[in-house]
Amino acid sequence: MNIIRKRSWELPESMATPEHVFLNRRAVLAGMAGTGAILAGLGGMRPAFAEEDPSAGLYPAPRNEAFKLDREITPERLTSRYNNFYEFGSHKQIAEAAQALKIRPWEVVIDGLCDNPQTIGIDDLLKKVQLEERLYRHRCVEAWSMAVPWTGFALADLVRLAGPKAEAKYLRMETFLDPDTASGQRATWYPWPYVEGVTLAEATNELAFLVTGVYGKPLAKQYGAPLRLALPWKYGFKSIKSIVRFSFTDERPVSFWEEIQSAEYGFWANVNPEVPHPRWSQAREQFLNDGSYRPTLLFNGYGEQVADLYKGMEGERLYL
Ligand SMILES: Nc1nc2c(c(=O)[nH]1)N[C@H]1C(S)=C(S)[C@@H](COP(=O)(O)O)O[C@H]1N2
Ligand SMILES: [Mo]
Repeated sequence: MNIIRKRSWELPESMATPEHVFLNRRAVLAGMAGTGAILAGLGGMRPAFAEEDPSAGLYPAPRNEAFKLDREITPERLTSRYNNFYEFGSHKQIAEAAQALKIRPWEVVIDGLCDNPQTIGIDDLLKKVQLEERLYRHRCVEAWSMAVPWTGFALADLVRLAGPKAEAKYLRMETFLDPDTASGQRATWYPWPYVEGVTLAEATNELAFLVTGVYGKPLAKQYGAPLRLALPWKYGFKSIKSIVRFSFTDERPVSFWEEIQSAEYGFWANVNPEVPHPRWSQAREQFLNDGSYRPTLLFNGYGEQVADLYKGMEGERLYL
C-alpha cells in the first residue's frame, strides 16, 4: 500500500464523469439501438456502470437511523472512482477493469465448524435477510477516509444462519479467485485469494455489516459486488470484497495483508490515532470529499459500540 501523497486523492477529470452523464449516454445508446458505429463514435465506451442487476428491485432499502454520520456523505462520483481492489490493480483507478467481474451466478460457501454448512446463491441469500441502509465512516490504513451509505444486512444474520458450533472462535472470509478476469491475480507474488478474518464476537457485533448495495442501488463491481464486508471501526483492508466463502474455525485466520507484511498489517487493525503505522502517522486522515485533514478518532469514532470487545486484551496488537 502507498502512503497518501499530496492531493493524490484528486481524480483526473476523465475519471470523474458524473453519473448523470453516464446515464444519459446509456439512454442515447439504447435509443439508437446500439449500432457499432455509435459505440465507435463514443470511443468504444461501454454503458457498463449501469448494468442490469437481478437484485435491483430490492433497492433502495429503508435507512436505519441508528447509524448516523458526523460528516457529509462522500459523493458517488468520488467513491466509485477511487478504490482499493488489488485483484484489478494496485492503484486506485480500477473501476473500469473491475467491470470484468462476473457477479451472476455467485455462489457463497458457508463451511467449517457450523451446524448448517451450505452453498447458497447470492439471490437466495438475499431472500433470507432484511436489507437496510446505514451511513458508515470508512478509514483506510493509508490515512484517507470517506462516508458511505451502504445497504446490506448484519453479518450476525449470516452467522445465525450458519449456526456456529461451540468450538468456533473465528470467521474466515475469502474473495473469489479468477485470474482470467482479475488481472491483479496474475501477479503471483501476492497470496491470492484475498482473505480476512474476525473473531465471532466481532462478527456478531451490531456494526459488522455485509454490504450488497450502495447509494440506494445494487453494489457496483469496484466496491466488491455482490457481497463485501464493512467493519467501520477497523482499517479498511479488513472490509473484504466480493466474498465467496465464510468458514467457521478455531484457528485465527491469517489475512492477505498480514501474510504479506505482518509487521505493518495485523489481525486486529482497529483504528487508533495514537498508534502509528510503522511508516506513517495515523493521527489524522484526509477526507475524500474535499481533501481536508481531520483528526483520526479511536475506533474510527465507534468506541461506544466496540470498545468492550477488547477488554482484557491489552497484550494483543489491537491497533495494527
Ligand atoms: N478483495 C479485496 N478486498 C478489499 C481490498 C482488496 O484489494 N481486495 N482492499 C481493501 C481496502 S485497503 C480498502 S480501503 C477497501 C476499499 O473499499 P472501496 O474501494 O469500496 O473504497 O476495500 C478493502 N477490501
Ligand atoms: Mo485501505
